[in-house]
Amino acid sequence: MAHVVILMGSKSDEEKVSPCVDVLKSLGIDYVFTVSSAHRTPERTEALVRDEEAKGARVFICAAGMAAHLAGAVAARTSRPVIGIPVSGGSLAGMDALFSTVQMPPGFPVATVALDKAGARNAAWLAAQILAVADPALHGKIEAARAKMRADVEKAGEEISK
Ligand code: RP5
Repeated sequence: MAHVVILMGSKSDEEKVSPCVDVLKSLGIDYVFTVSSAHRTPERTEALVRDEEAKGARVFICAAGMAAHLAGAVAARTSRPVIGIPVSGGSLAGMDALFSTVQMPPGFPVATVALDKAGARNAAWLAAQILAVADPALHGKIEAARAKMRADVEKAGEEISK
């Protein structure tokens, strides 16, 4: 069973989405990472959501560019939390994907993170925080990771002020 399902609209999104996988791996979170398009493969998307939810998926992360309807299409089919990563690349430089992902009708939220790699990382952190509500060990890993980030910033600050 994978706790997190990551879908991206195209193989061409992979470079921008893969940091999400790196964060999940660093926290020891099980995941499925695959391609499915809201427009090109709507039946595959629907089947993936249905099957992975039946197997126990807790959080869905969806990344897409241009008219980025993937996260919304997934949110229409599950009441598990859905996190959306807008991907740049269209002629509107990602604003198209950002607005398509974030502007959901009431009752069907998509927790939209930043564009591209920064958003991909935070999608994983947010998924981890959602899972950690019911997982004290994972909560401890997140706290430890934050302590390391704090220490790294403090060390950098000390080195610069020398
Ligand atoms: C979206 O269209 C994908 O998520 C991708 O960001 C964009 C372009 O897809 P390709 O034409 O590169 O497959 O659905």
